[in-house]
Amino acid sequence: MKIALKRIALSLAISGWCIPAVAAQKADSLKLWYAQPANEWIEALPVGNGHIGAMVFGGVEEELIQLNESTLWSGGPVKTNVNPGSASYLPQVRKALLESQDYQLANELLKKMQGLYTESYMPMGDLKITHDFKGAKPSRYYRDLLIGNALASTVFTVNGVEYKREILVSAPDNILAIRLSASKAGQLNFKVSACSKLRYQTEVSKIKELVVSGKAPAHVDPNYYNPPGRQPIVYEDTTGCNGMRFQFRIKAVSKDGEVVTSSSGIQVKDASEVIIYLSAATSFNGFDKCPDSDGKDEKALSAGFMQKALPKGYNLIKNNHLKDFKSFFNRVSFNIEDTTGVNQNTFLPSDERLKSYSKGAYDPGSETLYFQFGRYLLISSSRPALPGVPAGPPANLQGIWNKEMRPPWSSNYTININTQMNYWPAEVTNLSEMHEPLLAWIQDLSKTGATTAKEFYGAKGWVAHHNSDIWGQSNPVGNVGDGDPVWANWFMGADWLCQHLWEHYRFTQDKDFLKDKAYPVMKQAAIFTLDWLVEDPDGYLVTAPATSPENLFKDPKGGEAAVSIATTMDISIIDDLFSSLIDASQVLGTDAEFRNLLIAKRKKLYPLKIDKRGRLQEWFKDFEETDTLHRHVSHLFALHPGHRISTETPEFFEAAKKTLEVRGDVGTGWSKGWKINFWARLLDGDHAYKLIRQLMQYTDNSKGSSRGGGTYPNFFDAHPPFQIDGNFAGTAGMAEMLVQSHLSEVVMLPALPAAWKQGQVSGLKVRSGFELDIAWKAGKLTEARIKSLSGQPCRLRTSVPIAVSGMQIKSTKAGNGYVTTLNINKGASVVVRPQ
Ligand code: FUC
Repeated sequence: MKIALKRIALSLAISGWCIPAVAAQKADSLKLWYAQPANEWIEALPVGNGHIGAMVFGGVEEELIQLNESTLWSGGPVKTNVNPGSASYLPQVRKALLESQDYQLANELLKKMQGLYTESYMPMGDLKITHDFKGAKPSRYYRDLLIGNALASTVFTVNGVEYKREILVSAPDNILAIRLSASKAGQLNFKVSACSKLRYQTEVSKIKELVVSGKAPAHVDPNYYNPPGRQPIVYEDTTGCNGMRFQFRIKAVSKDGEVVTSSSGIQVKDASEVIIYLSAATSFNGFDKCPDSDGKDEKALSAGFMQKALPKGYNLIKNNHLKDFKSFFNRVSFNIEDTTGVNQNTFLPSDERLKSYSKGAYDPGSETLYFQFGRYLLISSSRPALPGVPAGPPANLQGIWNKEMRPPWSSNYTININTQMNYWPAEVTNLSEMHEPLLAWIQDLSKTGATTAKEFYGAKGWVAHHNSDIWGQSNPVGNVGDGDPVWANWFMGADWLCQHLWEHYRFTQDKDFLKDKAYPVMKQAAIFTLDWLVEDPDGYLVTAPATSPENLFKDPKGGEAAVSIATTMDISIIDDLFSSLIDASQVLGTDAEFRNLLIAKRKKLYPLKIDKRGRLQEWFKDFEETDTLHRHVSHLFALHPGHRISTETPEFFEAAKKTLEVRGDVGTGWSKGWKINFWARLLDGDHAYKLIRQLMQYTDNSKGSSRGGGTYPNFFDAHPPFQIDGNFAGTAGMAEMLVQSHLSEVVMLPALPAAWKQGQVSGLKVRSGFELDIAWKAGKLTEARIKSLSGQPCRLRTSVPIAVSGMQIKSTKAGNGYVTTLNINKGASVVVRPQ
């Protein structure tokens, strides 16, 4: 470790960067550790490689490792033509809204325009390692997760023998490996067994693997959908495609012990060291192929991964894993100096540390740990392709970690906020590659979305609603009439996702990606939207029907209503898509006619409004909301992740602030996470920090709540229940406090809270292709290094004029700060200091 730190210090010195070596985050600070095994799932430690996911409990007598494979979902390709009458209701809905303001009628009619629910993300199985210590209690116990190495370990002493288990999930080898050892020769005696909640069987292969083969259901209903008499889990689909097959293989290898494998498990006797390997695969063959009749050969795949890994052995697999993982993780370090002296909290086990933090302890190290844990989770749950290993799907509501047959909200892709939120940290925290699974999946979704646009609305282009899955479900869910339009009938999923395509370009400046992948899909989303917009009596372009996820307003005619016209979120998302496309077509020098059309249409969009209480108006009229503290703050899309509301639009900026003040800080984990980002964009670091504190509030409550939030003992975000989006939004929010570039200017430390007096962050990325290292003291920038990755000019906004090493530059007064344009050659770095 010392060597690694030295190396980082050396490279900083070479680049002329003089932040002390302490800038490099100490690996020791990057760990979760506990003094006892996990009793509950939310205490277990997650490891994964974007394919295989595992939750490690660290039990003494019995180790439980709960397993997932990221492509293992119920169901098959999206069924088409499920509601042929849908489009015929659209004119009636529009008439009810635009002519008679009958929001209740519109609501009822929309139920007739629903399709099927999404499928569910499945658990794969459990791996158990059972010792027979005859009830002897350990004299010492310790378990941890090194998030900078992606290694989970358990160490304990029983009857004078120290037992160690180290577990990793390698991406390059697509294999899970566990190294078990005992301090005294021949003391390892245990049984390995495996099971699954899905239909499965076990057998022994020729090379003595324990092989678990099974099948996912053809359909699983969401956990909240339970109509009487309906079977929620269905294995046989007589009308279409049967479910996905899966297989995992376990092989134990020991130099000195005896290993006997049968179909009921693997018995290990008198060993000093044992390596357990686990490979896994499914028959998933893409979103549009039946995973049963047209599936991949999961047997050959899981056998292949195992056969490639075995001859390498544990040490080589571990070295390759460390090299691969660190190549992503080490790109960013983040350190907040503890200005109060030695912080005792750093010596506490992570659960105790979180409890102490929740009571108000000053412990900036736990905040930087939370930040890095989000990056750890993204690298572990969302992976691009590697040689011989295909890309995984995007991280779902629970990343890749789920133990339930009917997980909360199907553990699906909820695209009215949650899936997008998962990827907010991707670009800025230097993990562009981890964004790729989402960007690829959007391509799939655009295909099913084109069918949905045609079938459900008779429209061109593509559309997606609030829920999706690995199959790219894009219809409004609800089992043809049972969904509530307040969530089911929301039409902006495609347009919002397109923001990710454009942002990937803005950060990476990858024009080929923009031209070949992003632009065509964005354009088709806009083509749907142009079809979808209608003119209101005042000549504005509006969406009708429209909802503001998932909030209700008081209907002036009585009761509560969800459906109306031109909600602020709809218009803000459309504005964002149109403006991105206008910019994209300019960058590509293409499509002038379409660009001009979008420019003209954009001008006619229903305007943003400020309500009578001074807030940004959520609906097209100043309706009163039924829940003032509602967790969704959809109408602030233009503040974040959009950028139309900023200091450049002072009235809306103030209205956005007022909106958040009234909405308050209560909410679910993800809601608090979003609010961190909002307050960062409002340049109020202290309020953002207040929400970090709330997001990191210790909780062990797994029961669902819409006013909860918090962090579980294993640092997973609590909606509650567990939802990974809050983790990602927390990481993204902290990054947003440290650097912003959404207005095409780089602003360093835009929302630094008083609690982060002194610190350093390195490796953050900003739009137009720059990488930044920033250091500050007493809450003020002291020095920054800007590395150009694309050779674009860098427009830097600072509060004081700056000096740049080796460059004659001039900072010009602009607004309440200074703007300096730096021309840095591609690949070169400059050091910036306040004058
Ligand atoms: C939306 C949110 C819920 C939850 C679910 C997965 O419906 O309103 O709070 O996060 O998605």
